[in-house]
Amino acid sequence: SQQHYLMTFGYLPQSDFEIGNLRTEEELINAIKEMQTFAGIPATGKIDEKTLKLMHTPRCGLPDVDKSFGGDRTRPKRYLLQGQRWPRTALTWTITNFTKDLAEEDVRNQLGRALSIWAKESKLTFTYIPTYAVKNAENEADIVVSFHKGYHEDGYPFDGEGAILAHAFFPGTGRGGDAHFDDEERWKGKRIDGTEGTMSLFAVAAHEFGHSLGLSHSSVDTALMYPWYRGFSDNTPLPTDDKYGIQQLYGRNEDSPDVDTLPTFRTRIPPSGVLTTTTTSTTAAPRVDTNDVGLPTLPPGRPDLCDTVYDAVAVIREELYVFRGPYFWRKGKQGIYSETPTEITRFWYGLPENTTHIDAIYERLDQRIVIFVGKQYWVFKDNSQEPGYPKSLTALWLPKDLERIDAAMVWGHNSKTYFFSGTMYWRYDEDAGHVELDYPRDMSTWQGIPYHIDAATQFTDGKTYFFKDKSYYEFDDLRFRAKNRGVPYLSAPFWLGCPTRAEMPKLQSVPQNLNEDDGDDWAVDNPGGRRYVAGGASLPRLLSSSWPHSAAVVVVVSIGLVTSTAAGFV
Ligand SMILES: [Ca+2]
Ligand SMILES: [Ca+2]
Ligand SMILES: [Zn+2]
Ligand SMILES: [Zn+2]
Repeated sequence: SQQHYLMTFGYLPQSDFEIGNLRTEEELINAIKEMQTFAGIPATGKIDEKTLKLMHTPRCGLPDVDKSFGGDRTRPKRYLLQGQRWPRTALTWTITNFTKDLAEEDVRNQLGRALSIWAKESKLTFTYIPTYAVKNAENEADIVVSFHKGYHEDGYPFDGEGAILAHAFFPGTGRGGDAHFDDEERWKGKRIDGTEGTMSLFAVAAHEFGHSLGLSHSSVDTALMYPWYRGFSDNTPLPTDDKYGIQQLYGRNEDSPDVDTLPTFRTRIPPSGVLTTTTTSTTAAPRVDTNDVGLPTLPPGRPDLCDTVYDAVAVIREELYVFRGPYFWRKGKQGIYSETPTEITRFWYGLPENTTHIDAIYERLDQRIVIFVGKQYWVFKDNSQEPGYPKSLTALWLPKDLERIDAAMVWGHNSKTYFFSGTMYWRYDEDAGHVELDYPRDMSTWQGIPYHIDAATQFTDGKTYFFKDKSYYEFDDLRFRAKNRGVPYLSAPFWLGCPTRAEMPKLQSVPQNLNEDDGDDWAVDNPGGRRYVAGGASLPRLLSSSWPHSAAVVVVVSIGLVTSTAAGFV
């Protein structure tokens, strides 16, 4: 059924089904919209023709999003380190169970070529261990390939010809890294029955091995890690999105040219449905050390995650982006991607190389991303600049003498775009392409929000936030004034998972030489119920953040709200 499909691929939570909850119409519509957005087809919220066609396209069995993530304390506490990547680059693989439909040497050959497209662009190497030499495959090879029909003892049954083609497990011991193929597909190649076959084993394997190496599904429809099958031929170079993904994890092959764009609108941390499986079947997780694969380190002088002013803040594809100087941090549903910030110009290709900072950024309702620097602005589709930019602020009908804007956001309360600068703000008409005529107005209209703000955004919790210095204000959209009587909160603990001042003494009492491979002894719960890890000399890190797991739904709902007295007034 449609609900089953949405659940299988992570768009509806499994738990509701298990405890027999009825789904609301709204929940279903939002799940459909989320899938349509991921697939890059119009987000109508209805099972229309395009959606039906998509749902009938054969695909990978792994979920696209992870709805089960949240405050679940029964989950192993190690998931942030577990399964992201192998702790080494020289990997081994073997095949334990061939399909009867293809010649064995053809299977080996197709799979070998699928691995080599990843090896070509990264530091990874793959050594084949012949099947006859393997006594206990799980202990002797990192990636174990096998063909199965229907149920095959891993909780992810296959389904006959078509629909689900294959699945793979993220890096780890035991089943980690293994790839399973549906033996009821008619795989192409040297078929014993002499027919053509319908599915490319090479193409599907290339995708599955992406999971074996630690990559999740990508919503970039040209990517190999896009979940729906579209074929992929040998002589096509690895798409940029996948190339960046693999190089982020393992560093690039010295022989391969540098990636020019860094388009990762993907969830980098694997869906936990499969991760949990590898976790429970193993006791010792691989120790992930950021230096063992020679990843580049950034020059000194980069901002301190827990002690900085923000230049701009935005929610893009439901993930949080925080900008400071030439860098930004990114936080997804499972937490912050890396405490080391990324260079802006290596992510949004087309900004001048010498960009020292940005002033403001927001995601338009059509998902284009708009970036402001000084008197100019750029528009991006994903990571690539749209032609015709930069343009001058005057193209938006902003005044000629305006030096910069402080912040930009789409206000969820009325889905209108707002620009803030100094003591003034404008409402922008996206359809007309200019600011509305009776603006600017005085910032004091936004009661309790100071002049000269640094940033503003509507977060995935549906609430509006303003930033100034190292603090933030939460805005009450209905009463139209700042909460907490206009007293700001410290930004770093709430937004980037840093400890609060009150929490620091407790964390400092944690022994410094904790053994991270020793179990849970390094997790610390503070009285506020938030959980930190502290290991060795690293910064204490928030594990279970305040990021709401149902956030995606909130955004869609609140954008739908158009009428209210406050909204009419601003
Ligand atoms: Ca199938
Ligand atoms: Ca700013
Ligand atoms: Zn997949
Ligand atoms: Zn399986």
